[in-house]
Amino acid sequence: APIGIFDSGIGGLTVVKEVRQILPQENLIYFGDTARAPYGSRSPAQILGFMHQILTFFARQQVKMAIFACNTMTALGLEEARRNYPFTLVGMNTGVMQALKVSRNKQIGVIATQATIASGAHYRAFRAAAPLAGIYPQACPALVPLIEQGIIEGEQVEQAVLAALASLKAAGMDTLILGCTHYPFIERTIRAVVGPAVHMVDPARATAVAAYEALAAAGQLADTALTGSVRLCVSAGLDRVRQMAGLVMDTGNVGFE
Ligand code: DGN
Repeated sequence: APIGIFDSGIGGLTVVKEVRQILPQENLIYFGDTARAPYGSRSPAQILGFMHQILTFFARQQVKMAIFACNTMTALGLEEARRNYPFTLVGMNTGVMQALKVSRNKQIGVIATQATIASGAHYRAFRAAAPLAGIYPQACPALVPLIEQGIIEGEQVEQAVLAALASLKAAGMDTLILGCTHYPFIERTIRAVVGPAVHMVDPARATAVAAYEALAAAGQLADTALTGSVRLCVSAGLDRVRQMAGLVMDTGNVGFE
């Protein structure tokens, strides 16, 4: 049975890349809701509705697991989804543990969508794990729309990143969590803005590892002698998605629809 991976748009491709590395034997179906992205500034009720539509699609594909390649839907809908679907669900890792491990001064920034920041998910995880850490959550509503349009470099992105990170830089953070799966697409610009000394945490890898562990625990890993297939499905803009996918992974044997 395949594994479903989903996001509001193309951001989750950065998670697909990690899952392919850790689980190369698995068949993957990606769904990116590019027709309705970005979700970040929509209401929680709307986002939950979209999530149920996507998970219903995966249920029809008889997936054994669905991976939320979206922090926004993880924060808002993972618990509700767990009560409603028969397959294993893996949410985006918050990156909090990894951030605490690499940070020296425990001043940690989090950038994410408005909905993710408003959910308080990162804030609560930090308070539970390290009550004394200084944490700086920052919603960045301008970033996902740019990335969805394929604008991942240049003046506009730089200005948006600078504006988003000004207060975090001023706070003296030494670690920054990329709390939205779109952001690795603009990692170079973020790096240029924060400087070489700040640790950047991309939770995609930890998420892929969690998927591996859940499959192993359930005895559901595909035979490692197999080579998995990848199907990328989007609700709009297939050509642009093909191009963007090429930036983060080898698309030689990837099917698009
Ligand atoms: N990629 C999504 C996330 O990780 O939160 C955000 C997408 C969006 O629509 N804002």
